[in-house]
Amino acid sequence: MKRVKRNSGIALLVSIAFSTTISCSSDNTIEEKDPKEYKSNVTKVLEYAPAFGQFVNKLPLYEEGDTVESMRIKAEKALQNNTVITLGGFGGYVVFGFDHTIANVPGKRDFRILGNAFANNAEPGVILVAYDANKNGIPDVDEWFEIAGSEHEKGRVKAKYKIVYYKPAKALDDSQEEIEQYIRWEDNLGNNGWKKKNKFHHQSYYPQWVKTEVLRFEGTLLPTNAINEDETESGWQLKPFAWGYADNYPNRQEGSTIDIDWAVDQNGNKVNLPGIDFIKVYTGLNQEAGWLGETSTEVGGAIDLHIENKN
Ligand SMILES: [Ca+2]
Ligand SMILES: [Ca+2]
Ligand SMILES: [Ca+2]
Repeated sequence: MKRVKRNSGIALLVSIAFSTTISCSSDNTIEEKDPKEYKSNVTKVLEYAPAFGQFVNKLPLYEEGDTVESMRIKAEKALQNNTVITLGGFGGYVVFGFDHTIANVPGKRDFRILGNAFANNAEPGVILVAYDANKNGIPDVDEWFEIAGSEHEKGRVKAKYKIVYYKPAKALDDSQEEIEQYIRWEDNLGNNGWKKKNKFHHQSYYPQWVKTEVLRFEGTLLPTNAINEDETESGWQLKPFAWGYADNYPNRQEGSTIDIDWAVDQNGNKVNLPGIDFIKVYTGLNQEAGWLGETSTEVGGAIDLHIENKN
C-alpha cells in the first residue's frame, strides 16, 4: 500500500511539472524561439480580393459554392506552396502575414515578393507593409505604409486613383467567344471603356464568389509599361520598372527584393519601421497590351531574406 502511494505521488509531481512546462511555453510568445524555427515564407492570407482578369476564377480555381472565405483559404494554401495567384486588373489585392516579424535590417533589403515575371513580362504591383505596432495581431488602417519604388521617386505615379468595374451579363460570362465589350469600367479621372474577353480564356473574368454588381478599388496608379516595338502581335513587351514593385523581376533576381526603409507615409515622408508583420500587394496598372490582355500582378509568396540567409 505504501509503495503504491509513493508511486502515485511521483506520478502527480511529474504531471504537475509537465503541465507547468506546457503552460510556460504557451504563455511565452514566439520571441523566444530560435529564428531558424520560423518560416521564411508566408504563413497566412488575411484577404484575397482580385479585380476582373483572364486568370481570375482559375488562379486559384473557383468551384461552385466557393465563398470569400473558401477562396481566401485557397489563396493561403497557394502562397504557402509558392503557387501563383492572380490579382486581376488595377486594384485587385491580397493581404498576407508571417509567423514572425520580418526585421528591417539597416542598409539591407529585407524580403522578396515572388511572382511570375520574366524578361520583358513585368506586371508591377504596388506593395504596402504594416508593422503590428499595437500587437493586436491584425494590420490596423493606420499601420499601413506604401513602398515608394522607382516610379514613385520619379513622380510618375497617381495617388488616390479609383476605378470601378461592372459585372457582365451572364450570357457574356458563359460565352466561349472573344468579346470586345465585356466588362465596363470607369475611373475618377474621367476615363472609361470596356475590358475584353480574349480567345485564350473562356471562363468568367469577374470573381464568381463576389455577390456585388460592381467592384471598386483605390490606390496608387503606376505608369503604363507596355510597348509594341515592331507593331506586330509578337512585339508586345512589358518593361520592368527599376525597383520597388512586385511581379516586376524574376524571383531570383535582386529586382524582386524590397528594403523596408523604402516605406513612406501618405505625405511621401520616410517612416522608420523596426520590421513588418503584414504585406499587401495590389495590381498597379490599368493597362491592356494587345493579345497579352490586361496587365495583372501575380503573387506566389514572399520570403524573409534574413531567415532565408540563416538557413
Ligand atoms: Ca532594410
Ligand atoms: Ca495592429
Ligand atoms: Ca505576372
